[in-house]
Amino acid sequence: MKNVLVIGSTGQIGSELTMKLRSIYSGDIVAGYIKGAEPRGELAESGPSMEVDITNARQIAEAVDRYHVDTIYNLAALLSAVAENKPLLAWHIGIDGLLNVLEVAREKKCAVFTPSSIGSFGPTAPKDGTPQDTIQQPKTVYGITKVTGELLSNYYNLKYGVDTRSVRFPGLISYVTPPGGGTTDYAVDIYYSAVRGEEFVCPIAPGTFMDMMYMPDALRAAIEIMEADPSKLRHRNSFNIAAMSFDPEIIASKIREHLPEFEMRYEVDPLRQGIAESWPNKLDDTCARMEWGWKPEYDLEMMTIDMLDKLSRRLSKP
Ligand code: AKB
Repeated sequence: MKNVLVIGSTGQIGSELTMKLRSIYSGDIVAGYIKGAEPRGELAESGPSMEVDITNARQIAEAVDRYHVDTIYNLAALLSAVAENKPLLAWHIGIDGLLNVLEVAREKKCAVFTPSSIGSFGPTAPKDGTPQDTIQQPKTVYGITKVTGELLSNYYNLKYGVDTRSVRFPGLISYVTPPGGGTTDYAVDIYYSAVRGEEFVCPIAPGTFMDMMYMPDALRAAIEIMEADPSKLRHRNSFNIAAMSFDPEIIASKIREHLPEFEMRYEVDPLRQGIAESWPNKLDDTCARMEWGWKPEYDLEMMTIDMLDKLSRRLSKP
């Protein structure tokens, strides 16, 4: 049995992870939400939910006490492009919020998962086969919060024994809840345009490669790292994980194999393009594979078939 608090349960990852955790564990999986982003439908009906704003330590502690929480999934964050326009808020949520979570976890003995990102690397890291342990000098405030979060999480583990663990997520692609304000969002939006029969206007230039992953693999990674045998973990915060790497031309041609009429043109967004160019092309995830058996299931072909199928059904519903 596990009692879990998911902070940010109505976001892109949280909405699916909360449901997945409820399908696996017999305890209470609490959907933590902020005002204005309350859970709806299945998410609201299938388990407990509670207002838990990550910037409010008291709310986190109350949820942990009320539901005897042993594990916190901390998914609150502003994504990279939005964070560049709201750097102070990005820091407040990403770092002040993380410290609230870590302090509650220290006092109440909870394990903590906090995602990091490919955005924790900057232009000085090797671009191809970016190693697990290498220089991390991000140029974005998002990346700065991710590196700081990795270091703080390791600090709480070493100093206080808090069971902190993390993975560096690539761009995540899903047909359920759209992302908001990321640099990799185009790889989700492109499927919506394709299924709607619309031309896609791509904000990222051809030749710009980034790591991407289908949501079922990302959910599995978040659960498997928390289930991993701690004696096997040489790293904790955070593991490189990878599944596929492509540029806009490659994903567009893959979609055209299934929808030959699909059209795309470019209107490059300088903010997102600048961020994308500062990120790696492809991470090396050998350590995650060796230390806890990480292995992705979906490649671009499998993901495209599933996305087109699931999205067509979703979008055809009245
Ligand atoms: C973003 O684009 O900001 C995120 C990420 C890769 O961390 N999807």
